[in-house]
Amino acid sequence: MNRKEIKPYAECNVLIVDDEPMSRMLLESILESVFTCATAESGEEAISYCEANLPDLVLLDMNMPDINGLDVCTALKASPETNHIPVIFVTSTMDIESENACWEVGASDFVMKPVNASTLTHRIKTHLQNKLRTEFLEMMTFHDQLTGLYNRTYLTKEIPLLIKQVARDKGTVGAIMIDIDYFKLFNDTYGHLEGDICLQKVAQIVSDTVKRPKDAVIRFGGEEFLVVLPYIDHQGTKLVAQQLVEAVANASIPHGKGIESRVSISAGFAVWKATDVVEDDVAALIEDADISLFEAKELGRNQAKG
Ligand code: GH3
Ligand code: MG
Ligand code: MG
Ligand code: MG
Repeated sequence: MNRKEIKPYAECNVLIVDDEPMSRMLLESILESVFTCATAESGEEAISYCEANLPDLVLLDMNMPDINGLDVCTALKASPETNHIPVIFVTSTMDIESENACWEVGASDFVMKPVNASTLTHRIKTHLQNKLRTEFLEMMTFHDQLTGLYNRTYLTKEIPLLIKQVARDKGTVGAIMIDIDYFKLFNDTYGHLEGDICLQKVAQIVSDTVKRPKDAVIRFGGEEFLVVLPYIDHQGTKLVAQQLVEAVANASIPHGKGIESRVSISAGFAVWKATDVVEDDVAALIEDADISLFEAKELGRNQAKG
C-alpha cells in the first residue's frame, strides 16, 4: 500500500460470515450502503476468502457447523498475512465464557443478535479507523515520499527480520546497489524539479523490474537505490541487476550529458548466505555490493558488476 490518504469507508471491504442465509441478508442490507460487502456461508469459505482478498474487517458468526467462528478467528490470527484484520463476532448466545473465548482468540469486539443497525455500523467504523490509521502511519514511516519506495527506516527495522527468516530456511540473499549515472549533470542541465521527476521514473522502472513479492526496493540515498532479493543465487541476482540496467537505458529518458544522451544506471551486486548476513550485519552485505558498484562506475557506467 502506498496511498497519500486514508481510504473512505465505501472502499473498505467488510466480509460477512454467517451460515444462515437470512442473517447474511439482514447484515448485508444494513451495511451495503456504507461499506463494500462480501459474504461467506461457512468458516472454510471465510478463511479462503480472507487469504485471497485480505478484507479490511470480518464480521463473524460464532455458531456455524464444521468450522465455528472461534476456529476461523484462530486461523486468521495465526497467519501473518491475515492477523491484522479486525474480527467482530456476531452472536445470539453470549455468556461470560463465550465472551472470554472471543477475546482469547483475538477478537476486536462482539455484537449481539438481533443487531442494532446503528451500533453495528459505528462499531465497524471505529475498528476500521484504527486499522486504516495504523496502516497509514506504517506506510508513512516506511516509505520515501518522493518515490514511494521503501526508505532507510524500513531497511533498518524490517530487512533484518526478513533476512533472519531466510537464514532460518538456510537460504541466500542478494543485494543490488544502484546509482544513477551523471545525475549531478542532469540536475545542472534540467534543474532539480526535473531531477525529482527523473528519480520518480527510475524508481518506477526499478519497482516494475523487480517482481517477486518478497523483494524489496529501497531508496538508499539521493539517487541510490538498494534492491534486496531473498532466496536467490548469484546467477539470479546477476540477471536482475542486468535487467535493471537495460530497463533504465531502454526507457530512453533524455540526458544530454549522459551515456548515449539518455539516463543510465550502474549496479553492483553481492550474494551471501543469509546466516552470514545475520552474523556480520546487513551493512556488510551492502558494503560488498557497493564495492562492485564502484567497479561498474570505473568500467564506464551503464552496467552491472558483482
Ligand atoms: P556518477 O555517475 O559518478 O554517479 O555521478 P553523479 O553526478 O550521479 O554523482 P554525484 O554523487 O556527484 O551526484 C549525485 C547527485 O544527486 C547530486 C545531488 O544533487 C543529486 N540528488 C540527490 N538527491 C536528489 C533529489 O532528491 N532530487 C534531485 N533532483 N537531485 C538529487
Ligand atoms: Mg450460525
Ligand atoms: Mg550517488
Ligand atoms: Mg550518481
